[in-house]
Amino acid sequence: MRLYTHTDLDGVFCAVLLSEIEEIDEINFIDPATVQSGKIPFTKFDIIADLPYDRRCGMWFDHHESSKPKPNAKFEGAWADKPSAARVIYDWAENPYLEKYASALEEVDRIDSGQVPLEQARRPTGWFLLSNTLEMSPDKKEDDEFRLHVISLLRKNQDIDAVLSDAKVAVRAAKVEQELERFAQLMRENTRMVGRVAFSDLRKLEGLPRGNNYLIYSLFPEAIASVRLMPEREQKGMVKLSVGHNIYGKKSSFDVGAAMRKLGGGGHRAVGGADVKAEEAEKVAMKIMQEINDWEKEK
Ligand SMILES: [Mn+2]
Repeated sequence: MRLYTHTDLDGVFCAVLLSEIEEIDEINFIDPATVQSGKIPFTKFDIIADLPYDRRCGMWFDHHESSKPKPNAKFEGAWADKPSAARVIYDWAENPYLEKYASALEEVDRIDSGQVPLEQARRPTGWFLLSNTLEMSPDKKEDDEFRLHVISLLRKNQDIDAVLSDAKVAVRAAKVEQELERFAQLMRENTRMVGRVAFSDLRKLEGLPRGNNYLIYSLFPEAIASVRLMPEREQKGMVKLSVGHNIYGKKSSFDVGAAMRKLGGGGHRAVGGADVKAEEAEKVAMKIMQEINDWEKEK
């Protein structure tokens, strides 16, 4: 069978588990949009994991709410409301060969469902550090080779310290730390508080080194939420707006997903985003921050 899986830690871990229980002779790493484009000629010899469904495939495993199948939908594999797609596979397989992955899987669950401790956001270690090494080269082929390397390491050894001390992993891990340092500096320089919301206006930046969405709350712990305007990208004239609750602070009940859908975007209650016209970006950002501040005041 050929496997199509996501590029992140959950996708990689799906590949680890499936390699134990199925005959996998090729692994491809893709993102959800590539599945949805319909351009991949899936066949019944293909397994799709941690990605949207394509009816041509032979087997499918996922956990994303957005691809939840109809109650009577017929397909091989499993969809379940679980913290990771790897967990869906593990529970579906009920295979004693997978038991050695039980504690690693708990880490994958935490990371894929966004439960990253604040100190990890600033100084990643262990599994979160590994997850950060998986998507960092401008050359996708290089990332793909690295992901295959990590899969073979994890199949041999589930001890994260051993995996991180592998030479290839260690090089990337050091780079993650460097880039995060620069990312933190840029976020600090380009963020100001608007009421109780941390507003990062990154439109003028050439680009952004790799970082994570949690780090802002270690820099601005008083923020109840964050709003970010990303550097202008390929899509000319549009700017990406991202909004999130400070998951480490006081729980906010403001529905980010609903607000983003009004702008043509999407998301969940706690986090979401939309592409907005560049000339309106600041106005839209200000309006959403006003809404969040007002919402919290009224309660
Ligand atoms: Mn996932």
